[in-house]
Amino acid sequence: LRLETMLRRAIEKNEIFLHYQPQVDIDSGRLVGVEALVRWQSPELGRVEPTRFIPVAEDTGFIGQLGQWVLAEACRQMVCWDTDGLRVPKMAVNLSVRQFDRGSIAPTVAAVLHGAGLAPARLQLEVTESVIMNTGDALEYINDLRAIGVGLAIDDFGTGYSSLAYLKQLPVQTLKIDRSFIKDISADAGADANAEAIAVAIIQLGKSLNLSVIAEGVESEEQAAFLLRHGCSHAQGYLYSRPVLPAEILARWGQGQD
Ligand code: G
Ligand code: G
Ligand code: MN
Ligand code: NA
Repeated sequence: LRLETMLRRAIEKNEIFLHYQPQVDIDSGRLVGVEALVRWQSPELGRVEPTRFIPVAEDTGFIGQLGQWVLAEACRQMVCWDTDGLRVPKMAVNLSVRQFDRGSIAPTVAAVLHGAGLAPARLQLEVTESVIMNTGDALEYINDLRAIGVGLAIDDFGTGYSSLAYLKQLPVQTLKIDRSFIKDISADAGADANAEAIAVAIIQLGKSLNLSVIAEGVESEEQAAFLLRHGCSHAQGYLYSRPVLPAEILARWGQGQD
């Protein structure tokens, strides 16, 4: 069977599920949000990486359905945690550039939020710079999303080629510093001065544009301290947690925990 065929059946066969990676306030350790990351555990193929199946979904047009499933599941999970006494402030969900090919997705997003009973402000959609620059009506569709009250973040920021002029007119609230700029920040002499300079520049840019900034791929205390020192207070990465199942989020951050 082709990967595409298997992927299309994977949702109904319950082989697709979500992991969640915590986003934390560096200083206090407080949970400020989670990012939903899709997973596929196939009985025939074993674990299939999203870097393998997302492109297939994008090329075959299945990304619309997959994206909608991810969104609905992530929103459902937020309400579940609420019920369990864990209020996760914000759920971040990745959108593919291909989800902007077939018109505005705002009505779908609004319907999913309504169905789940989740306030729009608690959802943050992550788009890459390619979404902003590559599609004809993307700006309009992004404005539609903002109009229904969801938050917007630019993912992998610094790796694309969006112009700063464009950034200014976008209704985004958050920049996510790509982890390629974080990974070379270190205390030793081998530290990459360029990566550090870029990270600092993105933090400054965020401040000037009144955007919140979160660093991705934070793996060491040195990196966290560097970010805090330069004015970036939120981070995501293995230092805090790998992407994990919902129960693990509840166990670590729920009531009775710290
Ligand atoms: O955990 P990581 O291996 O999860 O993710 C690999 C890549 O797949 C990342 O670029 C991530 O943004 C992307 N990805 C993970 N989940 C989703 C999703 O639900 N939708 C889209 N479009 N991309 C996702
Ligand atoms: O492209 P996006 O930023 O949405 O995808 C996040 C990807 O980064 C996922 O594959 C996730 O598993 C991975 N990731 C998250 N934290 C870390 C980290 O600290 N180090 C590394 N190497 N990868 C990470
Ligand atoms: Mn992301
Ligand atoms: Na990223």
